[in-house]
Amino acid sequence: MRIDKVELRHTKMELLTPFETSLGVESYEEHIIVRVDSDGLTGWGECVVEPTPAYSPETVKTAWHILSDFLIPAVLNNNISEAKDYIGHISWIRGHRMAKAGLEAALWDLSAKSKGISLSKLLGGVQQKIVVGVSVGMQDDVNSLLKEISGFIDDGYRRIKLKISPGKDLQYIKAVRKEFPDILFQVDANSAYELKHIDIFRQMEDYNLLLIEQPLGCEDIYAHSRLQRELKTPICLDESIRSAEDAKAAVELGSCKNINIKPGRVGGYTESIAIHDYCAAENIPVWHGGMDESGIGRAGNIALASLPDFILPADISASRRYYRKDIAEPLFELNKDGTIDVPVKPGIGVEVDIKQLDTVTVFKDEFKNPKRNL
Ligand code: OSB
Ligand code: MG
Repeated sequence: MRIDKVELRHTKMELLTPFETSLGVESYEEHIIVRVDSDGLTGWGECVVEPTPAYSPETVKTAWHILSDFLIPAVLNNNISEAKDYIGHISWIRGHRMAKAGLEAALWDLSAKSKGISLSKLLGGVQQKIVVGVSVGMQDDVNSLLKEISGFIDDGYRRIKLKISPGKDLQYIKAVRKEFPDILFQVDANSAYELKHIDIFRQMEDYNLLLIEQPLGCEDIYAHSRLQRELKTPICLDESIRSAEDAKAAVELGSCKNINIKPGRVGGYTESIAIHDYCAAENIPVWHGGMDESGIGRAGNIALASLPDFILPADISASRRYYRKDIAEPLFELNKDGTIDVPVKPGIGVEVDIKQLDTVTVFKDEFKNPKRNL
């Protein structure tokens, strides 16, 4: 597979409703859409960086730099016959996992298309539909939160994840559990707490939470092991797990009982599969997280989430939960049983709406293979 051309687009898409977490409020998602062309086929990937280094140390600008100066040249100057070959050429580059994952995703899509099979199949997926949930931002008061959640339950979601931070936790958790006694319910702190808040977590044990996601430091594994020892409710790590090595450290130290896998955070599908396989062998259920992707990234997430150890409901909601108009078709719809179908067409299985992509593109650039006559 000789890559003829790589195109990067900085996109900006308005969220249907602002999304508030302990890290701040977001009204727009700015990501980088990666397009690779080879012998008449096109692969697409989404690099899930954000404009600010709040969730991850990477930003749109750092990813653009690493992609254009290091990752894309590695792809244009080498023969990449499988998406897997890419890793060998870029493993010398430290960090910058979201940048790496965005280009890797486009190469996997291309690989699957060149074989005429779905990305799910190429990655080793076995599930035809995946159980999903919805991630709900913090609201100004309990009543607005209950109203918002009740709308999602009416839509068919069977699992609710609520963002929390100190001062916006127990009161909200208690109200949600009272109103919806049977719903699968979990919380995500995005690292807003410290071990000194342990009493708050002890009180959370009364509300039958499926899990508590990333309560402590964003790079911490040790303090989480101390907290998990004191709690029955499973801790799930998101930010702290950047690689299969991190997953092993966390599992062996007892820092968590399950793991949120996001390909962007860990450097791509190859590393995600390594974490998945390790967790499957250790009986640690994993679930697929989300970064408010467009239909391009969402399609890739769904393909990955079809692997067998993705047991807990995913942060992969229907397209219309996020954007008024998406950049890929068909839209992902929620089935009545709270699932989303895994695409079966070749590659990511959705078509990119180039006109709409142009509308949301802030800036684009392309990189041609000097050895190919285009
Ligand atoms: O912590 O899981 C998170 C979105 C952006 C950054 C971090 C997170 C999230 C979400 C949204 O929770 C999940 C989704 O895409 O639905
Ligand atoms: Mg999270």
